[in-house]
Amino acid sequence: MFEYAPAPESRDIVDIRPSYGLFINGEWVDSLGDARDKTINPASEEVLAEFAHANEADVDRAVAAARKAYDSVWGRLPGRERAKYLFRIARVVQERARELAVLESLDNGKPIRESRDVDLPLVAAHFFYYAGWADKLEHAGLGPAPRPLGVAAQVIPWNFPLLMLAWKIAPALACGNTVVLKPAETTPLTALAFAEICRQADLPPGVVNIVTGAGDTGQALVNHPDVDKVAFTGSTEVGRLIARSVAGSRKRVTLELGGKAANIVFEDAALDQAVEGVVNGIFFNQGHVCCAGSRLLVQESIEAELLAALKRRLSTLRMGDPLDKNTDIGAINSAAQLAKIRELSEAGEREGAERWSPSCPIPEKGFWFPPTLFTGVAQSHRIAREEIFGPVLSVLTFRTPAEAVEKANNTPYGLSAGVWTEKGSRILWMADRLRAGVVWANTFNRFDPASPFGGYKESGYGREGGRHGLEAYLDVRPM
Ligand code: TAP
Repeated sequence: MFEYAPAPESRDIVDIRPSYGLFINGEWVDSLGDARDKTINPASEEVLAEFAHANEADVDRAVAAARKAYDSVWGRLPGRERAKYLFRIARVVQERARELAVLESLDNGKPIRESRDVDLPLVAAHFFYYAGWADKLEHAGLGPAPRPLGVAAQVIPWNFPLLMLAWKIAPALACGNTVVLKPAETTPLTALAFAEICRQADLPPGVVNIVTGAGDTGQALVNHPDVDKVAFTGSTEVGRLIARSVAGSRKRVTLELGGKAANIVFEDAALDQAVEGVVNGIFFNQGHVCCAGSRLLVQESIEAELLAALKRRLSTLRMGDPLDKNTDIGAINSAAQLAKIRELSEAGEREGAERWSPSCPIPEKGFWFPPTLFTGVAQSHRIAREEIFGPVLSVLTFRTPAEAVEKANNTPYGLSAGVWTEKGSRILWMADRLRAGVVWANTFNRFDPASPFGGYKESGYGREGGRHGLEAYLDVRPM
């Protein structure tokens, strides 16, 4: 049974300004245009703040500031000096972790337990990790004299706002690039707080610039002629547009796009552990995760047992106020995303799959979707093929390992997969055949700054994280 918990007082620890400008050249400036956007709390629909909607002229100013900072300071600074700034940023993030976690949960809708225990520690870890590389780039195995690329245009989505920022900014700065970053329209607040952190860390002006706005702002940024590198995380659809628009230019591009991961449970798996992994795989962050295990492939012989255990476990999850520490499932990030999840779920029913959710009171205000299972799913169903990006699990079955591989790979995506079995040899056999950038064994959604992450096929190209993540921000030609 779900309970909706009332909002506690923790939002008092954040200081949200009513209105934000753009962060360009180390200063808060007004947009040159008049357009403004609002960001709301998806759990209550209350307006949190208003912010500038940057236009082409604003983007131009931001890129010019990044270029100047690159040419005059950052691109020339020894790696050990850059490292000091990154270590400082990491420490400030740690010091302000509580406040940033609350801000993230307010703006995004994710449970505070996740923003506090997953997002924020990983944000700090990314800055610490790449700070460590800044003075060792020639030992990264990328050639004797790697050089930065210049100005990086970075566009990120709303599902892990500050963590995606860290994935982009930490390696870019460690390698000596300067940055103009555009956060998603529905979650700008932690990126704007990060601008303040750059000031606290005394980062030279122009090294990091934050331009808020919507898709047109992102487009102006990636199309800007003075950008050397484009790093994008978001939908495959927008990724395609970006790839087309930079084709033939000198810009280097990395794209982290969508996914439709299979979580594959064999009959010999430790069942309780697998149930936890499947729940974490799809319901973590309301399923707003590019590598979410949105397809459960279960071996036919244990289907009934696994489903019964899964339903029992789902009935214990609490959906409600993201700021309540007991909440497991928070709010859906936006009305548009909720509409998309509803539409695909209705298509699942229409196409003949059976829908199940635990009984669950839905708060009147805000955007909510209960954890949902679909059984009797065929590979041709839209819920088995399309990314839902919500708390919806499609259950399919298989008999043999070969069939599991075939079904798991039967998707245009190739970001991640999970394998649950006690047999080590089977893990290796499966990992060798699954067309996925990450294969987790007896775990899921586990991240580490030292591990490269990225996709095959329509999930994008390039890797973020680890030593491989440096390559995206370096020119590796010998001098
Ligand atoms: P998108 O609609 O693609 O938006 C991503 C970012 O691109 C946002 O900042 C968006 O701005 C901006 N944007 C929109 N149109 C643009 C254009 N024409 N040119 C340049 N930028 C543009 O995705 P989303 O809805 O935010 O995020 C969900 C998707 O991201 C899912 O498909 C998910 O799988 C994928 N994702 C992938 C990963 C990895 S690591 N592979 C991680 C997280 C998310 P506005 O939001 O302001 O419109």
